[in-house]
Amino acid sequence: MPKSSSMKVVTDLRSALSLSEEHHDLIRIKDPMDVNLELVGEYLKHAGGSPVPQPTRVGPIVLFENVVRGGAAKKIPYNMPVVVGVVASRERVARYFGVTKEKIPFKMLDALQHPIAPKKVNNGSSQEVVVDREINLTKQLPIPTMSLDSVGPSITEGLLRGIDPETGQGDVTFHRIFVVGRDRITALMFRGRHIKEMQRKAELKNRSFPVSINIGLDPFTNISAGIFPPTGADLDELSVAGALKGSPIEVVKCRSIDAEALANAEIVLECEIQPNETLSEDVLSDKKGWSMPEMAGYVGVAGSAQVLKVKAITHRKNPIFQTLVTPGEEHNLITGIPCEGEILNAAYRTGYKDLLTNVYLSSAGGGKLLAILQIKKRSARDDTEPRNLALIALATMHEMKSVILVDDDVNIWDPMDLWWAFTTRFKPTEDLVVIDGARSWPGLADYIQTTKAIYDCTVPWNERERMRRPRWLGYPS
Ligand SMILES: [Mn+2]
Repeated sequence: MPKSSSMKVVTDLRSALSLSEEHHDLIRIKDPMDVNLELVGEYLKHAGGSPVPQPTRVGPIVLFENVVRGGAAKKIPYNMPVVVGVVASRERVARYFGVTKEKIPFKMLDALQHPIAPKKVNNGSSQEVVVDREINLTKQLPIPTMSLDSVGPSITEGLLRGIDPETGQGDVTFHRIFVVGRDRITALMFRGRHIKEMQRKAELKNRSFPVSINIGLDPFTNISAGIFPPTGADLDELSVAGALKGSPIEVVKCRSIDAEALANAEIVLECEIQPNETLSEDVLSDKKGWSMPEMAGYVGVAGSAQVLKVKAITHRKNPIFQTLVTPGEEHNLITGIPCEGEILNAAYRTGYKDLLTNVYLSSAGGGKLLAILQIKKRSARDDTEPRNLALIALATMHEMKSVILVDDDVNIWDPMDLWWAFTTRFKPTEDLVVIDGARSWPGLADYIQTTKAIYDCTVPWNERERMRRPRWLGYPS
């Protein structure tokens, strides 16, 4: 008989949590934890991962069952648990996807190639309870202040759902959100991001733009939402999520605004993005100029953010508040896994299906800035092809800075194996390709390299016999 867990279908956050708990990949913290700083500090003792400095590591999901506010003297309970790290390890994502972790990029590729459109339904569990008066966000929801370098309480895993007013195209995107009032939040929305471009169309007519912010996501929607421009202007990420899930993601009409919400979310904020109204993210803080720790491992600078008015909150009965800690493995994977699928897709379209055997968007680059491409050369003619592949990867993710090329005898997920290839197979005078003056990640433009580079650590075809790895009796090779 198969174990019952192997029969379990993941359809929403709750089923993802119970599958993870069955696999001893979830821990519960029963001690009271204050949403202000204490909860995230505790999380990082159990899980989190690079680029947060050690002793954090990639670890289990952490479910905080007793979340409070008001400091040690008050400890006012929320009656709502907070879960962190639902998609914060590759092993966990592989379990949700039903594949080995080496196959994750190929599962993503398959979903990109065979999307399943979202389905409109009349009722969603995300609307079991509706709160449309006396909204007071930080009292009603356990919204954490993440770090000593954060300017306030932030929603880091709130997924915006918008519909283009002209084309009807749907989109989901994560944006950095801070609470700035009882029913007011800010969202940092750069030009080029899809919902920002939709909102601009309304803004040019001086109209507000309705969006839902969905909290408590199924892992397929959570990962697919990491699809990043330039890919996907005409792609509803929910259709990729549907393909990963194997059935359509369901959406439901919002109660107070003309927008859609995810039917399976735990909590939905129904919001209107105000036209031509922005606030600096540090508006309420004395940490002027800063916002919060960001994906590359540094403290982000305060941006000029859109102002949103929250018209209603809907939620399930006994909702679970989900959050993500930045930087860390969860952010790395949400950004990196879609990009791995995109790079495979681009490589296959350009004739490199046999040459590229796997791809990893390294956690060292926040799942965005550093790609490792694994290559299988077939002849001496393939000695120069890998660098073309690297250029394709750099063009697929505009913000990418570095590509490392290795042969297929290198474990691309093992940093020490990568260092070994770099040390023994990389000759800087011949194997370094520098691309200057190309767009990279603007957030670090002033103080970290903006030049892109390809590090070709593959062995020349004619050297492959001399550079082969040794073999041992009874040892896998
Ligand atoms: Mn999009």
